[in-house]
Amino acid sequence: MKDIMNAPFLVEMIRTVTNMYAHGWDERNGGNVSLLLEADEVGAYLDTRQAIRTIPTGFSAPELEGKSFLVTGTGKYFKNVQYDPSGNLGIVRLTDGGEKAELLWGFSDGGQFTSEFPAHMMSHVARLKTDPDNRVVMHCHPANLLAMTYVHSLDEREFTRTLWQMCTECIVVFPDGVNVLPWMLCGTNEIGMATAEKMTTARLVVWSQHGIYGAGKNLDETFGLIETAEKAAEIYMKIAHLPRLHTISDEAMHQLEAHFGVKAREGYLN
Ligand code: 2HA
Ligand code: ZN
Repeated sequence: MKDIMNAPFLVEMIRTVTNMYAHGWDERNGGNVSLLLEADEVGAYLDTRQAIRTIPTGFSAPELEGKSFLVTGTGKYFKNVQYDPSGNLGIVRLTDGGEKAELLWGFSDGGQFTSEFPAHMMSHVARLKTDPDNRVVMHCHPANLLAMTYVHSLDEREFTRTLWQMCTECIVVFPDGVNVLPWMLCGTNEIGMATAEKMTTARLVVWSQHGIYGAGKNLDETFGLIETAEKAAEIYMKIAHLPRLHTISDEAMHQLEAHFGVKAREGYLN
């Protein structure tokens, strides 16, 4: 059995959450990340016949039966993950139609997965239907995206168009745009189902006055997706109160579509 501390998926997770903390996206215990693991990836590092303990999930997700996830722990601080990976992270395998999670590694102080586990698992189900290569769901609290939800319309087309107008590459990085949920109580199955529903049409879902969810094929790509949207929101918050003399026109957006071979969300460009 290989040493799990050298597993690329674990090393990459530690680096990613450390970087998220460094970006100021994850104050205190803010944020959570889940990464879908392949069965043989897990089997190379862990004896998967034996569960350490079984944790009820409080929801059902038959689509994820037997699937394993590396996930951040509830109440844990991203800044501490690099110093104590097995205390702050865990690997769980879903059983009983997703109603139970078998702990295979981690949460060594008796802890469990993030309070946003329903939103993560339901989002994985939704994204896998659209993109079978999706592996990551990431949640954090980037200041400028959050700030935008206080002063900008929450209409998804308007919110997306504003972000696309803030940096040339935005439409290339997230041509599917950004979906937006109104303020809702976090940590519940309800916000989980609402997030998953929004994830069917976009890889970014804003939780108004709270944060953002991103989904992608790997940790790097998902981090980059949120990073790009947050950069755009930062520029918006720098200029929103100033007279706007210039912008990226819809005509320019169409040029970007053609040049980079992307298709903007239907109906979002004039
Ligand atoms: O506590 O970010 O949404 C972690 C969170 C909850
Ligand atoms: Zn949060």
